[in-house]
Amino acid sequence: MRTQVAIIGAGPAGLLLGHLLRAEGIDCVIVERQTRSHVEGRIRAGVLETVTTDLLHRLGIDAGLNAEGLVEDGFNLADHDQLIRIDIARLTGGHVVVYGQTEMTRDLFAAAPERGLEILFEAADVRIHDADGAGPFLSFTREGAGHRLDADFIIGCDGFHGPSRKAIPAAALREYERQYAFGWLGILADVPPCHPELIYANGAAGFALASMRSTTRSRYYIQVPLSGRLEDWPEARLWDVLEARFAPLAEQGVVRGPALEMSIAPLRSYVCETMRHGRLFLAGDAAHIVPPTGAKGLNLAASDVAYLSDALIDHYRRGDESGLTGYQAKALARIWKAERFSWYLTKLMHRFPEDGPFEQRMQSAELQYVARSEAMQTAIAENYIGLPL
Ligand code: RFL
Ligand code: PHB
Repeated sequence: MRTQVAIIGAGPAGLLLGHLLRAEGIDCVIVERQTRSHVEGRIRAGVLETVTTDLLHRLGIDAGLNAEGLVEDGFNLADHDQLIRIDIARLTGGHVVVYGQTEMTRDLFAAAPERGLEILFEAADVRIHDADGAGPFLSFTREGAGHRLDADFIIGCDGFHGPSRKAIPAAALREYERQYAFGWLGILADVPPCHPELIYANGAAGFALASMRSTTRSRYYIQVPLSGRLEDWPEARLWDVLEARFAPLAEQGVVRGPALEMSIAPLRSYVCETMRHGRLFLAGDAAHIVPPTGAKGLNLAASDVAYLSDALIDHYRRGDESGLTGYQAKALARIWKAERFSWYLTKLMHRFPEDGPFEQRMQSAELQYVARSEAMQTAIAENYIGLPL
């Protein structure tokens, strides 16, 4: 098999990139390790920046987004029982849209056949060959047979644990990492949200987030130690914590319902600055991870592939290589700012095991400053809606 652009991974980065290239008549094939239903079943991000919704509108894959997306003009931070509203519409003129990664992925899959975007699911043992040579190719096994896919370029959209980054020689990798000693325990349930806008809360028991997917579906998270296990959290125990935390803050009460999904995700900050190695490019979680505080992960994946698709289109249309040469520097400029914001909001809102009463006072003092300072609120709002491309 031969194609122009071989993409590894059918997450948001790979799917968006595939559609952006197909819209310009560029051939590409996506090779995905999992089944379609597995990818569609993953519950992850929920807040889309305009950078991301613009791509969906540009592609015309926006019927679901237009019908079900909730435009959010503000969100809230909470210092113990005090709600601090960040009026993003007034402070920036912008907004974010609540629309799940799950729903977005479903829409991108559904539009693939009619747009000639080929996705090869259940491809095992995907390997990258000759990434820094003139003839790169992928090998993989599928339905019991070995395959070879030759391409002009290979794009690693295979998430943090995929093979792409590992194909870059260690000596060429420039990596930066910060791990956190806690994770987020999430629950999804078909119950109305407790508040019309998101609440990121810092309190005596640590961090909690009240989010949503629609006016009838809620998503909540609480901070748990890394050693925390799902078995420790019968649903009733989690609802007790959420009710105690959000009852004093929310407009409506916390409504309980059976969990559609519960999972624990560790928090990590990570950047691999080496986003290009010869004809191999990395995009999305393959190159960087942010803690979910601030909802930047999916939106960074979207901006990476916006840059990369423009660069590949310039290469094929006009023989212009400047976009490909400049991709890494352009993407990293936005990535590091999102890393900073996610790290800042994580530091501001969580209990760190190494911190004591002094650091808790520092968090409260900063939140009280945010509550009074329009300059601070504007800085937070600007970052929350997403810095421009
Ligand atoms: P993804 O979504 O991880 O997709 C990568 C795809 O590559 C496939 N793959 C392979 N395919 C072929 N061969 C291999 N060897 C492969 N190895 C992996 C995988 O099956 C998968 O389909 O990366 P992408 O496209 O870069 O998108 C990034 C976003 O998914 C990610 O940034 C966000 O979901 C991060 N994230 C969140 N971000 C937010 O903005 N808000 C959130 O609330 C939020 N919650 C989360 C999250 C990430 C989580 N992870 C990674 C565990 C919650 C979780 C649990
Ligand atoms: C979510 O709804 O899953 C969500 C929202 C905001 C975040 C992280 C996750 O910062």
